[in-house]
Amino acid sequence: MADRTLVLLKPDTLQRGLAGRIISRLEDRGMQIVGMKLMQMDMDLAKQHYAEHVEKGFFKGLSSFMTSSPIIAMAIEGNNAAAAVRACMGETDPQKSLPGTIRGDMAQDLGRNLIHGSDSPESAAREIAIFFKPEELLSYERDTQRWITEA
Ligand code: IDP
Ligand code: MG
Repeated sequence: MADRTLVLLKPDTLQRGLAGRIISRLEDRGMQIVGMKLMQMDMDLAKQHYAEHVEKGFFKGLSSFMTSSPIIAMAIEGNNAAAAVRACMGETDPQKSLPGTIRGDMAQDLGRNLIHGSDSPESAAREIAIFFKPEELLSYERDTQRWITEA
């Protein structure tokens, strides 16, 4: 069933100029972008988004990194979107990620793993609501024939 998940292209993705290639991988899988914005996280947003990690030792480094430079937030629609995006991403630690995954092909470091994807449909609903207003999410059909100019 088609549903939605939140993807964040983290600051390292934009710093390294990998946004297009990472978005392409999600599009190649058949995922559809239904919301997208370039933005810079602030500390309040980092605490809200990473609420489950706020008390952890790595939160200081994680939050300072996530607020250090712009990110791209995307709402992505697809079949079991959260699980499908996570499969494309690989493991949290790029060192444990298989080649063929985004982190396994393009990252080396746990703290610089390029992409966030919601870990469940419930997390996806919570996280999408943090980053997008309802009117910023657009449903549309993809029909290549529509773009052919009629004579
Ligand atoms: P996820 O991004 O694969 O869902 P989470 O466990 O939710 O992984 O952790 C959020 C982010 O925090 C990770 O993507 C990673 O960048 C960072 N992180 C997680 N665990 C550690 C750690 O033990 N040390 C440093 N950074 C960590
Ligand atoms: Mg997570």
